[in-house]
Amino acid sequence: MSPEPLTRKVNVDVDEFRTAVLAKLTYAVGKDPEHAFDHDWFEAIALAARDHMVDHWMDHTRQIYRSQQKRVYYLSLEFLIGRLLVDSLSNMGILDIAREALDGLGVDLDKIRLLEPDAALGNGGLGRLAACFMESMSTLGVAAHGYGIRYEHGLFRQAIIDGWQQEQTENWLDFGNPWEFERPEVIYPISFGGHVEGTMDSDGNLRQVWRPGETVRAVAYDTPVVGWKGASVNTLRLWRARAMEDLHLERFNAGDHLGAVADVARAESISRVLYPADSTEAGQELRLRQEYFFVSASLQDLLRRHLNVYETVNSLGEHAAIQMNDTHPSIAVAELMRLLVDIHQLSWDEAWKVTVETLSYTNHTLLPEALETWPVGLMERMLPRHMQIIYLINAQHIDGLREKGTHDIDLLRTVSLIEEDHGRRVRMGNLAFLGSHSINGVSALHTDLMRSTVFSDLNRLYPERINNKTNGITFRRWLYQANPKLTAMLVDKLGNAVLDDPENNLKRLEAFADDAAYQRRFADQRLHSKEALARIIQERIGVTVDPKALFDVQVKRIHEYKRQLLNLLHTVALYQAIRATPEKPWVPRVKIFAGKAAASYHQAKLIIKLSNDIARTINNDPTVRGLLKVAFLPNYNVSLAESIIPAADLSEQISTAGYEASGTSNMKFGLNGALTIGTMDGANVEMCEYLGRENMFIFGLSADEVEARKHGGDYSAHQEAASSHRLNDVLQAIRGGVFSPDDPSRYAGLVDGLLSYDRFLVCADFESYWSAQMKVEELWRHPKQWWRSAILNTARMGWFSSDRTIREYATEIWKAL
Ligand code: 26V
Repeated sequence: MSPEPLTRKVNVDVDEFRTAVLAKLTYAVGKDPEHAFDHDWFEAIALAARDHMVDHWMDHTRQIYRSQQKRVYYLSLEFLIGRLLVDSLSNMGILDIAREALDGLGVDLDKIRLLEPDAALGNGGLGRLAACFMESMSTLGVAAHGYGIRYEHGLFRQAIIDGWQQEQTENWLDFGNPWEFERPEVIYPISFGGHVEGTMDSDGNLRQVWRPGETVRAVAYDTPVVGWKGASVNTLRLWRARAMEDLHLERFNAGDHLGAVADVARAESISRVLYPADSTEAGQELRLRQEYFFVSASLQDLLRRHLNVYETVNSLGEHAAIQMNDTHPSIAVAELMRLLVDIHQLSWDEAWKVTVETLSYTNHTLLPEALETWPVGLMERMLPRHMQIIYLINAQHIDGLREKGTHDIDLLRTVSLIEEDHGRRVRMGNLAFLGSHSINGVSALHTDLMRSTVFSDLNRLYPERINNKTNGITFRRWLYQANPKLTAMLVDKLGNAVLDDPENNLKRLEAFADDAAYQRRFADQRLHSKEALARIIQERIGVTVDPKALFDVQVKRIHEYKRQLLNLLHTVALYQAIRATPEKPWVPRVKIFAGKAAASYHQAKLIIKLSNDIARTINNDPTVRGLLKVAFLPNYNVSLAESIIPAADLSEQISTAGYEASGTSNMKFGLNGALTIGTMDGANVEMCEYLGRENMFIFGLSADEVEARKHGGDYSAHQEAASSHRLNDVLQAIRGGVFSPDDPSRYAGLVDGLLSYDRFLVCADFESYWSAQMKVEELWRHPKQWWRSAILNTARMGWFSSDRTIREYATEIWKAL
């Protein structure tokens, strides 16, 4: 059944909202307006806003029950949400009302909103995608639940001390969380360990009974997620781990005060902290406990909801779709089988049919070191029944292939669920693949590479399963909220229709690309954002930058494949060129970097240090005369992204082709009218198609060429440096300690390593990158052409809305719209 039409107005006027805020301040926060701190006001405003969400939430929930709309469950270990106050007010259409109401109380909403801590329950693109998807599902009226973990501590705070990254604990819950509802009654037991017994049931069938060694409780916390214009309100349900008992009274009474709470500490550690490494390095027991914990709670919860309405679990796939965000929730394949067979008494074959019908899996990376595998021994110890089920799935899969005449031992080895080479390990990607009816990649190129590399054999066996769903972003956060000035300019020319349906209306902006007055306004709003960012740079790191200079920005996790190093090599090359020929008409430029490195990723941390060493040297060199400035902004997060992205002139998307699955910041920058300098990688390829290659600065080897170079056996970074003076000079300067006089050999290892094994072909792409950067300067000198391209970028980004992506998931994978 289709959802109700969009747009339900929130009915509240300025006086009512002001009264509501005052009531919350008094009765919920317990403060009188005279003595309230700014944070008290934040809480009162959030609670007043939340009341409006709740009304719609209840209506929507009731309506879904009535209409029996198909449900979608988005399982993700990460939701990188950011702040919610302006998002909620804006989506409910009461942002201006709230601002005016607070003005009357002498409270500045734009100051108060900064007090909300970011909900940073994710590492980067994968977690942010989940947050964009939640918002789009509410906007489109998909009846969705997000399921994840309510980490007590989100992604670490990054401090930069003497140029080095230092990780600090993040405490987003210190002042409470006004958006969530604790549901102490929604609780499920989650078990670990123990053993499995074969027993006869009353009908004489052999049944496997899991006798666990340990059980904890999962408690639900719900956050309403409101769509554009309050279209619908879905639920993000996050699980918190609690011990079965809060205190072991016997031990306590016996004087063992620490022992009495030991179980509590062990149980609660499951939801204590987000794993900061991107994916598998975190190959530890606690990570697997987290994965199983939230998967089991979520599956128990959704089966209960299903059985509230329908008689049998056999019909689950008809009424529910479960999307696994990467392999992190892939233990769901075995857990759903266990629940269906052991608890709900389905036959194995019936259960398998339901499982494959219901589950689907999104892959987000091809990097071999990032593909999850778990040691068989660990699985047997922690989840003995699941390990049995995995063996059974594998046997059924391999036997099936043999029956069909496949006896090729190499093929059977690669498609097996068990990897035998490096100690026996369970391949979670293969498990997710076999247990799903749909496996999708996140950009066209990435999906092609999935078919031809990691999943090539499975793809041959199940050719219809792999499909593409190119990522998208929610325009509500990344344009309307992050860049209200640009948004107003769009509405001015295109009307309110552009807000409700940017996918179809943004394009009409093309008509203004050559309009001189509009170009001027476009440049003015950019300058305004750049001035604001310049203030942030000044406040946070004490570097003065000229807002009129070209803002050249690379913000994302620090990874070798993303090649921040290539950008730094260009920075140094530019620096040397300015020093060598100061009389040339250099375009003033500010290189802006931000991003976190995984705590154990030494090379990435060294790259942060190098950025800061280069920044200090260049920023303090008087011969540069301010023509080049470098700023590394600490603690990149969603909120900082909202300040940086609208202020960018140039967006750096320069990964080694074939390595960035999609990228999503590329889309955020493009939507805000920054021009992209990038490789033909991830969704840059689709951007190129929609924006026109002439409106981007594309450079470097293609994915095919990268592979050919790597496997041709004749690629040598040494050779590249030998044939490029520019590259050689840059490497020698860094190697020789020009940027690290306090420790001249700091970067010798880095440079030597690069020259001996340049895994990500930094040197191979250097010259082509340099030329592309020269073209950037050339275009910047022709403002009419620059701003024409910028306007065309914004005008042509409509397809990259996550509403489009979600519509594709909903119609093609979930059958839920
Ligand atoms: C994980 C690891 C772990 C070990 C070291 C290297 C490494 C590199 C990358 C990853 C990524 C894990 C999954 C992930 O976050 N993928 C991102 O997903 C985004 C949303 O689909 C996509 O836009 C990014 O391109 C992709 O990197």
